[in-house]
Amino acid sequence: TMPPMERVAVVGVPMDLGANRRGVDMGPSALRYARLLEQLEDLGYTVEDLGDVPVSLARASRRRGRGLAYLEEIRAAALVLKERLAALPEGVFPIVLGGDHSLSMGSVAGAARGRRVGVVWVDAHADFNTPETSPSGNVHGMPLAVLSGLGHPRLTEVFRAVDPKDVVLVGVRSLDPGEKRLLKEAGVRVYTMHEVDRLGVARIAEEVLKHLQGLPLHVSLDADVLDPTLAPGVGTPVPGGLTYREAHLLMEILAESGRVQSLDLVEVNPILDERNRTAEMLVGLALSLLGKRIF
Ligand code: B3U
Ligand code: MN
Ligand code: MN
Repeated sequence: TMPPMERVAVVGVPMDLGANRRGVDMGPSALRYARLLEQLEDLGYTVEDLGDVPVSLARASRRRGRGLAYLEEIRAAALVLKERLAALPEGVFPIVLGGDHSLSMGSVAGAARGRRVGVVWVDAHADFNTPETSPSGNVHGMPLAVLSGLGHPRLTEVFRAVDPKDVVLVGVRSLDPGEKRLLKEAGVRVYTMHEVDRLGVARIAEEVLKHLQGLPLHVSLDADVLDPTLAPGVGTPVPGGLTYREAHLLMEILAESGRVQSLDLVEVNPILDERNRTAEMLVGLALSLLGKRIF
């Protein structure tokens, strides 16, 4: 089954302000170079490239200060993204190309358009830190908390968009102590790699769909959820990630629900990559999520 949409809009966010390492700002180019748009057209979609959202070049010109790095610059870029997605006609499926994961504050809030949505956050990390719990001060470790209403008021005032009980994490294997506590308090459902090993991805995907029953779904796919041997082009690799087969099966089962309506592909770092294979992995997964099948 295909998602209930035939039109796809691609938007890039060439931003690395939220990340610890430079280079994810080149992710949108790498994902386009991996032929995302052409392959979506081959699948039968009408695809429009909306180009890139403007991102401040602050990082090139000055060192980050103490505390929350580049808060205002990130807020500004994510806000433009939010407005662009919210302005899309109903029935257009947005794919947002990152860029570091802080952009997802804007993509989820924009795709939701003020309505209730379920979020499937597929990531080695939970990105559920607040300025108080973050060990790094990097905003890409905070977007899911902000979307759930926790974090810096400059961010929550414009990006709060989901009930944390409508959020599911898959593939987690690196959590900070404070963030772990926040996840439990907020009631986020967390499938770590322990559950992936015990239950398998098929069972997890079915449970996710049941938990988020009836809701339109946003999938936020962080390249670092994949095992670093498959996806070396990421800023914070964590051993023991999803295999090629697990990741595709997850996308295929979510696609079969027909309820996925928006997608982020984030944290691809071409500088750290090998021959663009991390971008190619994410493009392949996007195609599976949009209905590509072997037979
Ligand atoms: N949890 C850590 C590390 C991290 C989060 N997201 C990424 N890395 N990519 C932090 O900095 O908040
Ligand atoms: Mn992330
Ligand atoms: Mn991550």
